[in-house]
Amino acid sequence: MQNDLFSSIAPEMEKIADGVHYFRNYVDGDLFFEQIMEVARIIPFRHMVTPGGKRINVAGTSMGDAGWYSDRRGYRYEKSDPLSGKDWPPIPKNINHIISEAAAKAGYENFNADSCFINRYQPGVQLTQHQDQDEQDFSQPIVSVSLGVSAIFQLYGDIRGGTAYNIPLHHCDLLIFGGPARKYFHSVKKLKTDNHPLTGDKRYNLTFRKAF
Ligand code: MD3
Ligand code: FE
Repeated sequence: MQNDLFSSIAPEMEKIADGVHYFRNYVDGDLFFEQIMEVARIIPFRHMVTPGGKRINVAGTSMGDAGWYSDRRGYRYEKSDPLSGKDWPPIPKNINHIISEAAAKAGYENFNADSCFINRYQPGVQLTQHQDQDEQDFSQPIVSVSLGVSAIFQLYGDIRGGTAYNIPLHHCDLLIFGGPARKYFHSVKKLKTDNHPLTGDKRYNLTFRKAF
């Protein structure tokens, strides 16, 4: 049996709401950051635009069989990068295994991500309140991994606005959103100017998804 005292002080996984599972300091930051750098070498981070023509301040790129994409034509998943014509780099098997294993611990037995959207936040950048609804099967969760500078993630409910539940996200934290939380509104507060030894003044977030 595991050390009971320690596991009650620092549980591996914490259920913070229906459908929300939090794993503090769970992933190997070097492994995930190396992979981000490799993806960005092939398909650099860029600022996409919304269908309404607004610049998205969070820079993005993707790996997997599908990448989240936005331009004047709308929000969607693309099987290759519309700008360069290149395929998104594959999600390494060892990384997808770590993600599937965490999802299984949260009760999602057969989660296998086909898409990973990678966000990059610079100081002062925020992500405004939104829902994720461009995926085909909402019974599949989304698994999020945070790297570098910490940020405050804000979770609302089924309707826009109201009072947020604030979750500070630090380097190597993993969060799973499924069930009723899968369609909750959420946002990320403006990134503070800070320094992290691995990522400098930036924060990265990877969201592993089943797009198709
Ligand atoms: C809750 N990313 O890429 S991750 C996004 O930190 C996005 O970059 C944020 O929101 C970030 O769409 C938040 C946590 C997260 C991701 C997806 C969710 C929370 C979610 C989908 C439904 C509910
Ligand atoms: Fe989102």
